[in-house]
Amino acid sequence: MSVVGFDIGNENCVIAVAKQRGIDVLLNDESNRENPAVVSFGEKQRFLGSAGAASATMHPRSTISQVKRLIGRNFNEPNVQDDLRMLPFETSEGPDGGILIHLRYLNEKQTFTPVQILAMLLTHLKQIAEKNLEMHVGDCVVGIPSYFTALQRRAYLNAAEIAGLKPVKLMHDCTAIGLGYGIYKTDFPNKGPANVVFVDIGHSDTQVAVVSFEPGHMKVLSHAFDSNLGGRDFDEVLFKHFAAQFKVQYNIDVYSSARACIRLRAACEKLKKVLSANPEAPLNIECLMEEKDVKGYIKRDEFEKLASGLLERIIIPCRKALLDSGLSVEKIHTVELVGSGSRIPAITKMLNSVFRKEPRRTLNASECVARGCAFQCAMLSPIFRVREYEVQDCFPFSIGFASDEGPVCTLSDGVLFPKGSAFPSTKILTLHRNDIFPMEAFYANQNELPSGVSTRISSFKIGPFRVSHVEKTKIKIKVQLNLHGVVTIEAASLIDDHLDDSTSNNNNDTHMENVERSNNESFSKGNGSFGHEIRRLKAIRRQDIFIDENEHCGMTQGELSQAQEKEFQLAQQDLKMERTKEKKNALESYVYETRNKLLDTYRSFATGSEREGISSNLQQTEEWLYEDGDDESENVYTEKLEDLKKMIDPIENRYKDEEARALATRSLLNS
Ligand code: ATP
Ligand code: K
Ligand code: MG
Repeated sequence: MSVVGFDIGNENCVIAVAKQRGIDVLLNDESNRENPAVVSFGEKQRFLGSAGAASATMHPRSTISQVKRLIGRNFNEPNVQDDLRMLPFETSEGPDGGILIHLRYLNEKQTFTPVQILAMLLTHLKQIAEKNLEMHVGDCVVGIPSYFTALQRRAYLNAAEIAGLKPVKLMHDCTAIGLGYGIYKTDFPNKGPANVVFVDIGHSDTQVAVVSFEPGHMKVLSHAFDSNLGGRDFDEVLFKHFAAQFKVQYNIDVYSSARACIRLRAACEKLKKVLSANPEAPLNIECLMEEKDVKGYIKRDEFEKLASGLLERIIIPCRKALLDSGLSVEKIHTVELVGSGSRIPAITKMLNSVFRKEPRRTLNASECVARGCAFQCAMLSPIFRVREYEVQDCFPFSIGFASDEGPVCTLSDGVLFPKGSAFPSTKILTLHRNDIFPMEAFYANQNELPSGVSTRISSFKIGPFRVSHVEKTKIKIKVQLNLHGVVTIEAASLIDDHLDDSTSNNNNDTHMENVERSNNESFSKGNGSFGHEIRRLKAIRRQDIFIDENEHCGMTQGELSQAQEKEFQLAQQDLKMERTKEKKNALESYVYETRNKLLDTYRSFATGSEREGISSNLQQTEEWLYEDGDDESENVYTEKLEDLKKMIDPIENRYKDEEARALATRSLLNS
């Protein structure tokens, strides 16, 4: 079993693995610990992660980033539309109301769902982990924002399945951060728990959690968030500022060019980072558009002024988390700041004003989610021994249930799991029915959700089932808020506790008939003696009822296998192109090596005319590689190499024979 934690960021992904020594963050082929969350479709192959980021400006219309923002969302949500406007690729509404991504690849128009794109990214991360661990990677824990809906959580699980991963748990980012913090924690206050606020500011969102730590135990008291506030919003402030400035100064409209937008955004992001360490920073982009080089300059103060609205907004989820935790600000022991988006100095000042203490940065800001996930995976793994540590998480939204007869729960408004409920958790509902009936799970309070997100979760049909009589029968429904934070109906059963003949056969197959017969009997003997009644026992019959979940439950098995097949084909194509590149490189190096050897080691083993022939052949091959042969198939390169070798092998053999003779002579002389 693999023990891996994945942090899928909107901008960066991190992979952590549990090893005997502790948790390691893995390096990718470029020796980086962060993997850009980018999938880029090039001419003939995909580029993923770091390679994807490198290919983004070359293929802006077929480079997919920010997929985490799009997954499990509806095309028509206003926030989604805002996001899509900033992204250079083409999208449309899918048949289920979701998002479809359109791009050209291999001379064809291709369409992908965000789930498929996420699966590509996960496959890439999985391969990095497999290469490092030298074993198959399946089991893992994946970090998710606490504000993800059931639809988004299921979309993650679907993407993982396409990628061949098995998340043993989807874990709230801040809970993972808390675990990585708490498991090493030794300094506790003398009295009571240590209450810590975690603030994670990423590329596109801000999450806050209040966690209470005691030795061997952590309890999440509250989660709060702003799903639309992160580092990229600060980039956008700079982007707008310079786009307006360049319009006046250089008479260019960057909005009209996808490539110029990407380049200016990237430059603004760099500028923002420079401003985190310097009081002022320049911006220079060569040939941004219309062959114009642009120059700009900004001071940190000015940037902070432009971003003051964003800075103010960070306070809101912080106050909310504190309020929901039920703690006063004096009860907060520490504030821990993580996420690379939090590196803007003004953010620290803002948090200081809310919590009245300097936020600390004891955790690794970019790796702590992945590390916590790897820890959780180790704790869930049967092969790892981890110190006993209890993690109690809470769910940020109220969940309700309704049937055709209205709300079914005892709490107000049909709420079954109130906001802040500990999970995983199971509850039993009791209803009285005599025929198939619908049920619906929903988020009970729109205000708790990110704005514009639908309150629907799923709908179910319970039944059909047969009852023995016209009156309603007791139906028990087992509802679970599972460890991924997805609510489902686990089981439904019919409880028939009518008076029954004690002699009736209890065989399972004839079970219903028996119940019916004994009931008919009781009707026909309705006026029977009291003594007869007393011989009957109160038999409780339980029968499982079929549950059909028919909405918003992610992809069907058929769709999943289709997506797996598509991913397989795409991966084959990538492999083919990688092999082609290798073969081309091999040919190229053979040309250079042989040319050198011809002047040196082979010189005395080839005649002048042989050398001339080979030289001109090498020259031709080299020119061909740069021109007609620049983009050929694997086989063509292999054949060319073999042809060259056929010419050179005789000379190589003469040289080797001579070497062997010399060696033999030497050893004779030595003995
Ligand atoms: P999310 O958590 O939103 O899904 P993520 O985990 O990929 O995204 P992080 O890697 O935590 O996000 O943070 C990325 C953000 O941090 C980017 O907006 C980046 O510009 C910003 N950032 C990185 N370094 C700095 C810096 N030195 N100063 C300011 N911002 C920075
Ligand atoms: K990250
Ligand atoms: Mg993050």
